[in-house]
Formats: sequence, C-alpha cells, structure tokens
Amino acid sequence: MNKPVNMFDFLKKTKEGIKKTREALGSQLASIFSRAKIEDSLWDELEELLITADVGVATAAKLLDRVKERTKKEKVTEAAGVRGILKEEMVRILLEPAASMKTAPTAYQPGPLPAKPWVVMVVGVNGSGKTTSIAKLAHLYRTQNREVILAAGDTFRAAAIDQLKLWGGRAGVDVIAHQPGADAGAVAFDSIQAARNRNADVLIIDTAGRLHTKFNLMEELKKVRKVLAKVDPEAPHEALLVLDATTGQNGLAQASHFREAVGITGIVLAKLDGTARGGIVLAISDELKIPIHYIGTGEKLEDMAPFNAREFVEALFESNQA
Ligand SMILES: Nc1nc2c(ncn2[C@@H]2O[C@H](COP(=O)(O)OP(=O)(O)OP(=O)(O)O)[C@@H](O)[C@H]2O)c(=O)[nH]1
Ligand SMILES: [Mg+2]
Repeated sequence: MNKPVNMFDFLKKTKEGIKKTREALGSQLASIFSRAKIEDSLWDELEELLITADVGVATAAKLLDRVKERTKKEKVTEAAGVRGILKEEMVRILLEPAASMKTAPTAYQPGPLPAKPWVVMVVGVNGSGKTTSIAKLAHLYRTQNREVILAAGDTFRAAAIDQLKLWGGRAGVDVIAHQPGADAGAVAFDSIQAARNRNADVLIIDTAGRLHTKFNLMEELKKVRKVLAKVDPEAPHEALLVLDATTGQNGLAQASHFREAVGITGIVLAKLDGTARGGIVLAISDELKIPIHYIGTGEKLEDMAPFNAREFVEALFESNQA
C-alpha cells in the first residue's frame, strides 16, 4: 500500500500548485481592494486582472455582473465587502458543473467503488499530461490499497508504451500492453478482461493524443469506448479529459471534440504549477460545464490534488492578506 494521503497535504499541494498564480494575482488584488470605497475603476481593474489571469472575457463579465448585482442588492459600500462577494461567486461558478452531473467517487477516498473493475478512460491532446496523470491517479488509488491495472492504449508510439510501463513501475501497478501499432480496441478488450480475471479494483486506460487526423483520433477513442461497453455496459465509468493549464484558452476548444466522442465526465487540469494564469479553472467550469476533478501540481507521482473549489479560491486570495 502506498503511503496514505492526508487531506492537509492536498491543501498544501494546491497552494504550491498555484504559487505562480498567487504571486501574479496577490499584490494586484490587494491593491484593488485596498481602497476604502467602491468606485468605477475598481470594476475596470478587476475585469482586466481576471482576463489577464485567463478567466476569459465572457466568464469574467458574467462573474462581475453577479458580484455587482449582489453588491447593490446587499448595499455593500466598502471594497472589502466586494472581495468577499467575489470569492463566493467564484466558488459558485466552480461548483456549478458538478451540480448538474453524476459525481464519481474520488481515487483517494476509502471504501468500495461502485463497480469492479472501476474503468477510467483518460483522453486529451498530445503532451497534455495524460500518462503522468494516470500514474498519479494509480498512486492515489493505491493509497487505499486498491488493485490497479493500467492499459497502454496509446499504441501509436512505441515510447508511449515504455513510458506507461515506467510509470506503472513507480506506482507499483501492472501494465497491459500490446506491440506498438496494435489496435487500441484490442488493448482495451484485453485489459478489461485481465482486470476481471485478476479481480482488480480499477482499470485506467491511457489513450493516444495524436493520430494522423483528428477524425482518426476521435474514431479510435469511440472504438475503445465501444469495446469496453461490450464487456461492461456501464464502462468506462469515468472518462477524464486531461487539459494542460499552460495552454490556457486554447485548450478549451479541444474539449468539445472529446466530449462528443467519449462523453467526458471530469477534467484533470495538469501543469497548473506551470502557469501564473490559474484563472483558467473558472473559464473551464463556466464554458465547458464539466467539473474539474483533479489538478496536476508537478512532475512527480505525488503531485496531484483533488480540486476543491473553496480551498482553491481561499488559496488564491490568501497571498493578498500577507
Ligand atoms: N510541471 C508539471 N508538469 C507536468 C504535469 N503533468 C505532466 N507534466 C509534464 O508534461 C509532459 C507531458 O506529460 P505526459 O504525461 O507525457 O503527457 P501525455 O499527454 O501522455 O503526452 P503524449 O503521450 O505524448 O500525448 C511531461 O514532461 C510531464 O512531466 C504537472 O502537473 N506539472
Ligand atoms: Mg502519453
């Protein structure tokens, strides 16, 4: 069993993971809210800051509209009061997608999973952080002593199979793989059979991020999905889309293709530590309406935390009190 996780560690990881964002936003937020009274320039400065932080033009406008409305309704006159409302409205936007979707159990929580094997398919464009995130997830499941099997469904590159095996070794889990160039559907079929035969708790399937055309890629993902469903009509129980936080708004456009092809249930936002524009979480929640389940906070096996909207927003504003 991998060392159990402590919820406090997750908070620490979240704070470390958004260090760059906090550094970029903290002093500016402090200066915006240091004024005594609310004036027009406060709203302009806030909007500009949110857009710089990658919140996105539409989401920033929506957020500020809600904050302004409440400020008026609640007769708030101090800038400090606006700060509190802003935090609450940010949390609200971040929680909205989860409210409209079936929530999946999280990897680090104890207790039995609703299906055995619990099948997780992981998709995303090339280089977004899929393979690394799979290893991190496997590690989280292992902290609860669950038997995990990984499937090397990215058969497109030989190096991808070796990379997954390397990570599997680090996380202490087995990898089902075929030869490079093999059919990804066949790997999916073998892996779900193997997971059943071995009585594994969790099966996580890596997929290719790059094929000759986007059409081929989406067709391959659909096929993997279909093969899994033949063995277990409920599978995959989760389809996680890995987005690279450093690509910002550009990453959002990709999501719709993956959503159509595989029906995304949640997002893993990788490389959040690599950007000062962590406001992208708000754009993702508001524009894609898909809940963010996990954030990637570094390159190591342990560098992943569950996404907690309240903690995230608190951490974002914390540097501002220093
Ligand atoms: N700093 C940081 N780097 C990360 C994180 N997640 C992944 N990376 C790095 O991003 C790069 C790509 O990660 P991979 O896991 O190989 O991405 P992939 O989506 O599997 O890539 P392909 O298989 O080529 O499509 C690697 O150098 C990782 O170390 C993260 O949360 N933080
Ligand atoms: Mg990969």
